[in-house]
Amino acid sequence: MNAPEKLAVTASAPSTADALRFLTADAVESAKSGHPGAPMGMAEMADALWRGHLRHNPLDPAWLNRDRFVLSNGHASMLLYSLLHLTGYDLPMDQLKQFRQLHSKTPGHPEVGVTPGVETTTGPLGQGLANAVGMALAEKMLAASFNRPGHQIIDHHTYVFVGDGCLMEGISHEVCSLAGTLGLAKLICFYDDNGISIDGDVQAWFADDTPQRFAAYGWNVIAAVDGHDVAALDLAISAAKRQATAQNGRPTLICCQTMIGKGAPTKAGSHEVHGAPLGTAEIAAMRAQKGWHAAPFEVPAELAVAWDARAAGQARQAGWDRQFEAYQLAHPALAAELLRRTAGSLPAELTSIFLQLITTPGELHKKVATRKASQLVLEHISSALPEFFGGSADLTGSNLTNVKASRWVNHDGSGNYLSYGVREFGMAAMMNGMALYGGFIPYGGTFMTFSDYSRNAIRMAALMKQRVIHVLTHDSIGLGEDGPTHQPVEHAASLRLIPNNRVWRPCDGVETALAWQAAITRSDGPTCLLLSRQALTPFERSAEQVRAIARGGYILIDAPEPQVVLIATGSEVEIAAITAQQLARKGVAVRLVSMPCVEAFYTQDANYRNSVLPIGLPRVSIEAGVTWFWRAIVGEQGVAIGIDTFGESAPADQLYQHFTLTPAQLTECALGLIKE
Ligand SMILES: Cc1ncc(C[n+]2csc(CCOP(=O)(O)OP(=O)(O)O)c2C)c(N)n1
Repeated sequence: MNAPEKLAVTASAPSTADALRFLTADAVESAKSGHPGAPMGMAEMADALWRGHLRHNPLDPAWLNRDRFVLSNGHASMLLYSLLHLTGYDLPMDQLKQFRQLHSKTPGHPEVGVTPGVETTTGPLGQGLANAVGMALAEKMLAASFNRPGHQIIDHHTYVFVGDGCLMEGISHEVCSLAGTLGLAKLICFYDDNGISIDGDVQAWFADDTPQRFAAYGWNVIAAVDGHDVAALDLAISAAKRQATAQNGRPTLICCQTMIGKGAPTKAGSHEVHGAPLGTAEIAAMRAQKGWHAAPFEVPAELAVAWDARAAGQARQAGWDRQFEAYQLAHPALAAELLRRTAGSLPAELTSIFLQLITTPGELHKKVATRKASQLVLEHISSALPEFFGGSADLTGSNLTNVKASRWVNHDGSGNYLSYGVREFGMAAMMNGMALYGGFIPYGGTFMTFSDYSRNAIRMAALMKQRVIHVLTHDSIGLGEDGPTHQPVEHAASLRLIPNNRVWRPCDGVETALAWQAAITRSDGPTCLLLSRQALTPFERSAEQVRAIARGGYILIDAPEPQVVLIATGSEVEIAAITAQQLARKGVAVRLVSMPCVEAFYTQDANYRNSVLPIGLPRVSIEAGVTWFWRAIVGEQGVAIGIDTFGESAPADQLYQHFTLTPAQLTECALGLIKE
């Protein structure tokens, strides 16, 4: 927001930073789309960091102790691709020529898992910054758990580039406030303060005093650095790094005053350069002005050499490998555990721990709320899962996400539980950062209705295939008197719409345990656990039925030659079970299918699905939420019972009557279908 005076555009010899500029300009031009402005404006920032400070090894992007680099302003993707290519990652020039094309390794915005060296998927502004805060927290905590005197095995920085957009987004407040409070001293954030966003000069909509804002969060702020002066940037980074060893070290914000599109002779400094190709004439003029004689997508040999970081990276990692060998000798068990955790593999005994929980009589098998059942599960399994990292957005006592062994995260990096404060979105995006970092399985709680606040981060976890677990309690009108603001109605359906997200809505303690097991053993995406506030009646099950829960939907109550199938989830399974019993007494043969996870059910083969939901048998579904989602499952002939309005404020029992989520209603619908 602190727009600098327009910097003079002067002719100069091509610099290493110019290599980033020309690769960006050429790639955007060739794609006929993209964002040249930010990469060109941040070229010196990237040069100072990547050539001067970043400890990485392009030949091993997965090196455990690498510095993490996050480009939160993901639209500047060509900056990152240029850096990865030039420093020697497996990203050949051909890929830069394929910028933004189908199946290339250079998609429009950086995507983790697609491009070697990309640490997180960015594009939704502000979230990369939140991921970086999560990564810096993960580094601090992993170091505290595994480092030993003389063995600093985990010891690196997390760097993040942000623009005005990231800092305007509310999530930046959530996570930067928390980063300051937690004293994440190895987090170094570069603010690309170019004074421009898409609509133009940001002074009209973003006039905050950013240095003061971050100082108020408890950050170390280095203000007014010339973002085109590599030497000044280098000094600032060195000063920021000293925080890591300072007493009460703080995260650092380096405010870099830059010009968007710097280098473009007529367009630099204008919002026109934000998101459109420069045009051939402008690029030609830039080539002439810079004395850049290389053809498009060619880098002068001396600049290519200056960028190549492979040998240095290999040597750096080899040094660390020797350190790690010494650590392995001195602390073999710790070293093995560190490798297990960061590989994401689970303790071998976890399966038997779950089995024991499910088969041993206890409170889990009594009438308890599923949020309480969830806590019982956590209590039982947490000690076997040191990678478990819990938390809640200020609702611990309601979400029941804590256990007796939960310890608040401390300034020294110890602990296993974070009160994120009232920051649902920040929590979800930080958890993504922790999962991406590795060594942790983060889970965090809030009321289900506030999952809307977290939603884009849940979507990003699904897109990035990250194991993050959302504990969403108070999952329906069953929460009662807090009323419609707090009663989720469309949320279950809406969360199920996110591809690669798994939504479990268990009906009792045993289903809750198996939902947790599914969430933990799932290594390629997030899970939302929808849990009740109110106590739910437990069900008797055969061993076969217990095994079938993991399939997402199974027959809970059956009759020979059923005439109708009732399908229910969570708290409504009990209503359906009462209905089934009443109908049975009237001589009507009813099947009840409990479907705690619709997505898991629909990954089963057709034989299994048809055996549970036979084709042609009338279906009635009941869930305390919107009905349209279920209409696809019950079909044209079926009936979906639910709530298609907002809830009401009243005791839960009255609300179930008011919204006719009752055995009487279910009976009427079922009999109606049988008669047809
Ligand atoms: C959450 C979100 N909202 C909107 C956008 C669309 N968008 C992409 S870049 C941008 C402007 C960002 O401004 P700034 O960070 O200053 O980038 P610069 O103009 O310097 O490239 C917007 C609104 C987005 N990517 N993410």
